[in-house]
Amino acid sequence: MNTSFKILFTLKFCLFFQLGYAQNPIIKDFFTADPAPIVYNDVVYLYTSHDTASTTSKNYEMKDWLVFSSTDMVNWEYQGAPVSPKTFSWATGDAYAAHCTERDGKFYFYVSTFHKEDENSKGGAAIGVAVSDSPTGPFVDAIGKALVVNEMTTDNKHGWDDIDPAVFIDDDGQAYIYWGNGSLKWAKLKDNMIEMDGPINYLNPENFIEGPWVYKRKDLYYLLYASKGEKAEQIDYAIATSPEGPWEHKGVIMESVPNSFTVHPGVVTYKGKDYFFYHNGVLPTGGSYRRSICIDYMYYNEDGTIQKVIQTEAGVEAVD
Ligand code: FUB
Repeated sequence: MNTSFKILFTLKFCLFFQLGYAQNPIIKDFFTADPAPIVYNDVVYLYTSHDTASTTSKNYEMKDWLVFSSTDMVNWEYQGAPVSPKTFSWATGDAYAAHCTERDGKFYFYVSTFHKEDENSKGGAAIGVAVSDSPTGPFVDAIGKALVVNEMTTDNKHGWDDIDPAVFIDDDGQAYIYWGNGSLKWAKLKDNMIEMDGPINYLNPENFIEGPWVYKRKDLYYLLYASKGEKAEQIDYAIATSPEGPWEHKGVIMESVPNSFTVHPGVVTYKGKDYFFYHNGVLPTGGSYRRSICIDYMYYNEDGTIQKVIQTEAGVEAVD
């Protein structure tokens, strides 16, 4: 073997070794952000935003939402782009963070996008709901109008404060929707999942920016969210003994991520392990508007507090 061949062989071997073992980011064929994983019938469905901005763009370009599925947390199968702002006749503009949840065999896909100027709104960010009989669609607008329009929330003056919906269904069947940028809003949902059941409530969790994610583990409720870090967003969390709070702030669980100003949490327990989903900007040509979803393990202490999530290139191992 001559010297240059040996060098080439070694480089190729190193690349193979790296690609073979570096799971993060988990999706390499698209730029994906705002992970929203659910487990249904022993399959993990991962709903994502989809960044399509050019390398020079200084803003988001997000035309649709994507779905991937996995049964081992390592191999992710692309299931299509079943929802876009075009699904909603009232919507225009970008496809910001979304969240899908199942109830009684139907899948409700809550989106943040932007509203046309019409009789229902003067524009700005709005939340809609699409519905399907399958986790991978096809989805149709479940209401025919937005669930939340900018005019319904009055605590913040900026037009994009009604983004990032996250839905949680408690053990007693009561569903809640949480959302917001600049402040956290929440409301009860009726059993039909497409109407609010009561007023909109406002909260200001410590350092809250956006991206709430709510779930229950044992007897505790967890609220994770993107918070103000020194230079970029990080993830804070709070706990409560009720989904209506009061929430006790417990601190930062994940530091800012490389090469992206935003970060966004998603959590599932699958086959006995706890997983933390987030995005960063580390794929080649990536950045704040060309992000990529990663997964790392999550660990709880005996008292229910969450240990700091360590961001790794290796990611997680396949589970049976
Ligand atoms: O992806 C667009 C916006 O960036 C999301 O709605 C926020 O959570 C942030 O990740």
